Amino acid sequence: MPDAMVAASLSEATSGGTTQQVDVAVVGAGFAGLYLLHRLRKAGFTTVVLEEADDVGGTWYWNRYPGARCDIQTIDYSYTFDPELESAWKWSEKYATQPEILRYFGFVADRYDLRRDIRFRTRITAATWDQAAERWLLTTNEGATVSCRYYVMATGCLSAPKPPEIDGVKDFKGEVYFTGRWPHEEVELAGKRVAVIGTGSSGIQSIPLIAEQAEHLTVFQRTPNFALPAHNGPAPADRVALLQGDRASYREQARWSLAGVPWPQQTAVSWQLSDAERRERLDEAWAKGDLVYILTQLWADQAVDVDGNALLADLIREKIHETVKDPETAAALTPHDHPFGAKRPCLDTNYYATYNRPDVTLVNLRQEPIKSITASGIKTDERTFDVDVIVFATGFDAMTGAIMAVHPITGRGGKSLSDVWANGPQTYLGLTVAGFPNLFMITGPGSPSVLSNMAVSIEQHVDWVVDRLIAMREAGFTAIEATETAQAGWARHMADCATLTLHRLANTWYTGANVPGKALGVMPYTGGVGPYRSICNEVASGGMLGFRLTGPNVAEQCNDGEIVRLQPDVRLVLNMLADMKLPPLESFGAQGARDFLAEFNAARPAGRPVGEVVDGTLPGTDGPLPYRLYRPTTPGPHPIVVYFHGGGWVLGDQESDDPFCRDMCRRTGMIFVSVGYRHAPEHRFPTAAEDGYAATRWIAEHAADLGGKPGPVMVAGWSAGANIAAVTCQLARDRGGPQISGQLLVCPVTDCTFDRPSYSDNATGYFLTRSLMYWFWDLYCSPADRTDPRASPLRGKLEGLPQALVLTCEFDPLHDEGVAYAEALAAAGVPVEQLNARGHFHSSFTMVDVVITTVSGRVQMAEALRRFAGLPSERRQGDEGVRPGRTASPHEIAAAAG
Ligand code: NA7
Repeated sequence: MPDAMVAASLSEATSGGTTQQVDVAVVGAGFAGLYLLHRLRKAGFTTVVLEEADDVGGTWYWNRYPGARCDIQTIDYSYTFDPELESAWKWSEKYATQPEILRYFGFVADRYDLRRDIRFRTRITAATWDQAAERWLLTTNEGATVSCRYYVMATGCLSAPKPPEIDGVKDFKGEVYFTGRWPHEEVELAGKRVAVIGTGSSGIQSIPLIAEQAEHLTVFQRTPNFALPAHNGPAPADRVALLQGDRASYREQARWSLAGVPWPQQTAVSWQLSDAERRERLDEAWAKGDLVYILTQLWADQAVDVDGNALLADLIREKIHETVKDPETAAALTPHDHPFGAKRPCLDTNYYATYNRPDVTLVNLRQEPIKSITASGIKTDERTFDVDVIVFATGFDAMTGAIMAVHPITGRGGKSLSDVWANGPQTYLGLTVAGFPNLFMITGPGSPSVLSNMAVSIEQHVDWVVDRLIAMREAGFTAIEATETAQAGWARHMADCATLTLHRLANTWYTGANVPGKALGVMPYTGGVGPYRSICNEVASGGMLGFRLTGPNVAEQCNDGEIVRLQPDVRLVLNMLADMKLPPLESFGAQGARDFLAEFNAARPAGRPVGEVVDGTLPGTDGPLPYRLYRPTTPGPHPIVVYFHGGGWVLGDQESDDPFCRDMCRRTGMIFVSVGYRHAPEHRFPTAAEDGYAATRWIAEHAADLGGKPGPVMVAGWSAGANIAAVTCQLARDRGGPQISGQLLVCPVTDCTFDRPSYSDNATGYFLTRSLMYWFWDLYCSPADRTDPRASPLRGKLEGLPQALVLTCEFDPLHDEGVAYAEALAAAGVPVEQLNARGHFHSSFTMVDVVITTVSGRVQMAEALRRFAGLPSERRQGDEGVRPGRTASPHEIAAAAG
């Protein structure tokens, strides 16, 4: 609609009141709002920022409680868009105080002359999308309305304080303060009895300072948090040197890192380190006083594995007990209900030591919950505490609160955002919402936001949004809206990412669990800052994938689809492989490919410990075959699984699927014997198949000697190994044994037909390519032999075979022949379960500690093997708490954390 018509329709809509016409209206003059204004202005968009406070600063304007500081080092928690700004401002401390941060925002606002476009003391009371005009109409508390083409919420994630949800607050006759709305004037606490309710970051930062002033401080703690010493002071020389040595590269590394601070990816896993080494690492981290360091740099599995996390959490618990003198108080302060890092850990200055003061009391609300607040103080189930002051450090309605609860937002067709988000926030990229055209959120739910250095995420979001607006203007588009498909895909990807972390195992404000009645689900994007950035870039370079763009004089553009269909860890692996720009594996020749695989495997994380690993040989048909036996830690005898490695009958050996065999041995409590069958092209068909059968027969006959249970064995295999396992079952049935009680076939080769759709859909790009499969077949088997059931078990007789679990991966050329085998087994009356792993590629299941999202599949494999062996189900807690593709229910979160 031309602007003159817009103006006319708007003046009607606002009944003659003043309406400010702008291209973009931004809510909030904090970190995000200021940078937005600067960039939008430079790009030539008329912009107004609407801010409820009377000055800039956002969260740092409101959170003025004693001890308020950032807990990302200030050299990282800064704008980076202008190198001159960086040299013009010098932080005085490693973690700046709130007044200094506020001064910084004032400095930025002055330097870029931002205040003239900020309307302070202005609260928006409603925002409504006018479809005909393709504009948002904003009403405000101070009369003047705003009409804007684009509406951007820069409202922050933690700006809507949560009501205390305790009866009787209004009855209290003393002073009441909220950390998130601390008064501007000095609060006098000297000589007063003070209560602090809440021990999140705000409580933990303020408690030591309040204790110094108050006559007596009583802390009411519902859930203890992990807190680490900040060791504040000057910025650490090594970090400053790193930054100053090459500022541009330092900032760029931060932008592509996982958390927005340039620390390297940790590679050592907890089980590779001795107790002393782990302790040494913790002591080093403790001395550093850096939240991101301790959250990421101790060992690679600390944030993704329950056991790896527990080792770290135990060491931190020891530190708490070392500092707090009274054992009962120390115990109450020690968290046990969540993995370290699943709830936001805090940085503190003297927090734990404060409880050694005689004038500080800790009340454990888990033992004596608050009943009510009375005129004179706080009443628990057991006691009454008379106080003069109550400080509520009870947190925020995080992530959605500031966007949704502050004012009604009405989108296309009269849709209300509160209704659309009633069951939890739905967004595309955390930046946009289907049904709400031209609305953007900076660090909205679904963006890395609070799990990252906010400074880095904010700059990335702002740049992405403003660059899109510029591109739209150039192309003549006036409206942009996310599609439902893209949004649903993002929700799936978010859930997939969440299964990689331990956030799902804690009741926190990340999941909405701190607000009674709020829908539960991990709200921030847990996939990391760098991956998120690359996804956003791909959306733009992919023709604005998942967005509908319209304009008065241009054809509508909608490149619909899901931006990430791969599991997040698969995406990382495939991107890494793509970056290596390897020539096709088959071009190396058989020996070259074997050498490459050996090198590739040497770089993977060490396999997890099992009871015992024994290398041996067994007699094959033409001489000895090597094997590797994995024995569980539990007392034997154990059921035996004969395992065949993958590698297209050409590559690999009895050790090449080592992490997978270890994992399955641990999960099943069974002996795994991985067989080194002979390979093509030196030994062509049917050598591998016959070796597999002979080895299974020998292992079954010598089960007791190997420490296994005599009786039937099971077979398992991956890829060509699964082909051998399937063939072994057919041969065992036809040749009078051995007895096999079940077969586990992971991405099996079952047929020599290459015209099933998965062969072309997944022909390239997923590591195992169609041409690599052709090469494997050519080396293994002449065309005349390929229809032999010993090469293509799908062509054999399937009746009377052992029960099976067939696992297929979505992005695998072999997907369809795996499904075909499962269907054929079922048709032949064989009990069979078939699982398709969404978003996975051919190698997903054997890359155990790299592709972690296969964990629920591996749990199901272990369950199937136990079933085959006639054993009861035995699920491990934690790693299968949430299946990929959905978020946890409150019950699951509580159960898994408990
Ligand atoms: P948090 O981290 O949400 O902490 C709030 C604290 O208040 C937490 O200990 C809560 O216990 C406690 N709380 C909340 N409601 C109650 C009631 N009704 N009774 C007793 N205790 C209660 O907020 P913060 O302001 O400290 O920090 C927010 C973020 O700001 C922080 O993570 C940094 O990113 C900066 P609970 O754990 O819910 O049992």
